[in-house]
Amino acid sequence: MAKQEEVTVPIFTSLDPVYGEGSQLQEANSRFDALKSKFNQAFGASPQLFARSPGRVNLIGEHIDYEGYSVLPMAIRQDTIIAIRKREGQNELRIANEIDLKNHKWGHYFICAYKGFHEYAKSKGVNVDSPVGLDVVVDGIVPTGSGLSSSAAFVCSSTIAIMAVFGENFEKKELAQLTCECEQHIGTQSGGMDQAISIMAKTGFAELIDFNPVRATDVKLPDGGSFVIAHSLAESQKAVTAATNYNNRVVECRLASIILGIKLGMEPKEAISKVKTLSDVEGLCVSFAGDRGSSDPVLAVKEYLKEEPYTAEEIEKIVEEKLPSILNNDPTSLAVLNAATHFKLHQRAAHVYSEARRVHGFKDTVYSNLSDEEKLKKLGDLMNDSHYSCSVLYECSCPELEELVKVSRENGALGARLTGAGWGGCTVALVKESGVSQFIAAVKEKYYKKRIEKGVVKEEDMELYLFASKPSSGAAIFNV
Ligand code: NG1
Ligand code: MG
Repeated sequence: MAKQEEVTVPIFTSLDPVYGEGSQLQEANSRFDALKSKFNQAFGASPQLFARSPGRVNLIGEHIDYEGYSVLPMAIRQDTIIAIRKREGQNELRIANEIDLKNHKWGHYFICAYKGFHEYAKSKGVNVDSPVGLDVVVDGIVPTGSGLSSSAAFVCSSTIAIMAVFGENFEKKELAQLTCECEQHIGTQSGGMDQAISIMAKTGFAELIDFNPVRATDVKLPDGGSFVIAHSLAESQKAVTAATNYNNRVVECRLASIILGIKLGMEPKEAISKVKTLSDVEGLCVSFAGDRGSSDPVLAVKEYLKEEPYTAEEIEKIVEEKLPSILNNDPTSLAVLNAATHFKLHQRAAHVYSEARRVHGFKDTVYSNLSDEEKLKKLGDLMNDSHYSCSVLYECSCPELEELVKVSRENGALGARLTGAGWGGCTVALVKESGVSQFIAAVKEKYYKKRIEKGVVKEEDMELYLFASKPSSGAAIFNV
């Protein structure tokens, strides 16, 4: 009989269902112990419960979640753990880590999580309005600024800790939606991949994540392959560069989709009000291409979006409206408009549509009749194509990521690509399991050695920056 799907976040009374056995469990035991004693020291009491949520590595499907397309990440073992207790009749939030609640980004993220939970709980008729105080201690081991979603690990574990301490347990899909909205309060117009995988992941599986509504489908990766994550050591400062990088691309995709909508027969006003993402116009692209015997929206992009960058004036002429008003005068979009001189609509749309196809190619390969060896080779090729598209069409790579991808491929990776938002952070390489230690040694020698010598990274920290990763499990609550 098929295993009953877990609908809500599992509650465990011991650590081993999540951390397995051996060294991982040992490490988890000492982290939980340390967290407990820190909590006791700070608040003179024990935590009521713990919540954990992991970081993730995206295997394929980059910068398409916010365009409504499916992505294919897996959770990594590195996670954030929160110890929490509720104090009735008070209303102060105390976080015992050295976090300045007003200025530090983590403090801000926790407050966003609280707000997100509170609003959602209220909308479901839960009584959350009597004053409560919360005591909290955090322990996170997902490297920050690395494209491994330390932020989602933090937001999700916080939200779940708060929910659990209020005695609630919402469905995972509701939590994925709610935590995605929490992170958007921070000022990136992000999609929901990171939160969805952090909450919904299962040990041993990558997940195909669909959006609207959020849904996860298990993807069992072929035997004999292993994913190696490597940090380029270039930090992506997404909060600082949002207007020129991440949010810029979101705006470019929006403008591209509206123009496509118009070129494919919509009235400008209709396109502005109805078309939010490139996936919204895919149907129109398909019927256009249908006459020519193909259903590839990339063809519509070729036909209708010029390769030269657009100026704001050119777009306004097609759309018959001013850009700020098209974008509803939303402050983060206005910041993008202020910083941009031109818009590469053709390239961004071509990336999104082709990347969306590669995600399905990846999943189809996994489920094909090919041998494991042939599957791995094909998955590697798809990862390489994805990187090329990110680098050339989406321009979200950087010199360090390019070097690291090249070193990876020259030293035996079947495929290698940047992962996460890019502009720094990590790469992910698909490597034959039997060659993992050799691969790691070679990358260390060719990429990291000179950086260790220059003092960019410490030799003893290397295992934080270069490691093989297995698909690990999603969010959990612990009563231990
Ligand atoms: P990272 O790499 O964690 O900043 C971001 C977005 C994702 C997705 C990827 C690109 C956030 C919280 N996450 O991830 O939703 O769009 O970039 O594929 O902004
Ligand atoms: Mg993030």
